[in-house]
Amino acid sequence: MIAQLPPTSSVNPLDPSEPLHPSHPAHPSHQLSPSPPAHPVSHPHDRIVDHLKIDEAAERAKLIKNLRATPASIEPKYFYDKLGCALYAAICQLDEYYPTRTESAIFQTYRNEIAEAMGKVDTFVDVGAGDCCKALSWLPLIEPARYLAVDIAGPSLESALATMVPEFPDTEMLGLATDFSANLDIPGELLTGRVTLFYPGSSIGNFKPDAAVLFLRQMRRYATGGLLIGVDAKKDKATLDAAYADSLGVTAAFNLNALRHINRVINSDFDEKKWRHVGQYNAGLGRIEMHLQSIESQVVNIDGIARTYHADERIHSENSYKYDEHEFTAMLGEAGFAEVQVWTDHERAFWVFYAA
Ligand code: AVI
Repeated sequence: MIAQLPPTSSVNPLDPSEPLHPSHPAHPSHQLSPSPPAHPVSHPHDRIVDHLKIDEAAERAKLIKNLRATPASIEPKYFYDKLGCALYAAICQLDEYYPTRTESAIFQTYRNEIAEAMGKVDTFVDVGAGDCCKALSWLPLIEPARYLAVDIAGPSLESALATMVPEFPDTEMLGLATDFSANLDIPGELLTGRVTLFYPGSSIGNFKPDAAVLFLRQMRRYATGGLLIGVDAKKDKATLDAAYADSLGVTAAFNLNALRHINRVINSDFDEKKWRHVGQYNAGLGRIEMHLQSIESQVVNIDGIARTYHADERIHSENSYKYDEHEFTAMLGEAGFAEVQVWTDHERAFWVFYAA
């Protein structure tokens, strides 16, 4: 079933609720030491279960290896230091970056219908919750017994949940700090009754298709209710290119800022002034590719070893896959979701799927 926004519906006001930390953020300040197994919590100070097990040395070694390789690459998680999170929030407000406001408009228009499709929700799991804003508009309608916000950034979860607790006295508010991009591992004690997962923002597009199916399968394991997920649609190259190379240069700053972040994570001396942002749609692969392109031939010290980047050489920093409705429906099927409903806007620019 496809529902579309009526052609008359104008684009909704910009949604300030994009999570600060999408699927791959990892600021060093969020990298906490391994913790003991999770346990159910009731005391407000124990609201966050810490499941972060980040091997910082291994992460650094991987980053160095990828930067020295040809072709060079970085993982998108290096976008999301404090400034990168702010830049991402700014991207979500750009005229050219349509996904956030389009998803928000679909949610607003079809909220009751989507809630009806979801049925009873005992635990609402917000995957990549960030500041939890996107879930806020769902909670009064679905009234779950428990809201579980999952994100790598424990401190953001803590402050977001603390604000939400008085607003939703009948919902137990819990947070799980974990790097779910590697593996979604939710302790059973944190889930009660019928479980519905929420993964908005088209963050699934930042996984390669095979990895996306694996991640959907991981979510399927927990979704005794279903999965509500936002997915960006394939569309004309001009619209996509503009969304990832905006005229104000915010996306360029977001991409280049990763180099500054990397300099703090490892011993390197990238100079962002010697790089330029590239963000363009590769129609053959159905994905936006972001790269950092060397403006001139240059030598960069990467952990004590000189790496020459020749003029125009690129560091691949992100993929953002776009899917047709049937492609993503097939992926949901592969992941074990048998029943799929979809809502879209009148331009079919973005999909909201509910899969069970
Ligand atoms: C987080 N993610 C869904 C964004 C996207 O559109 O792929 C990240 C982004 N990169 C550049 N602009 C936005």
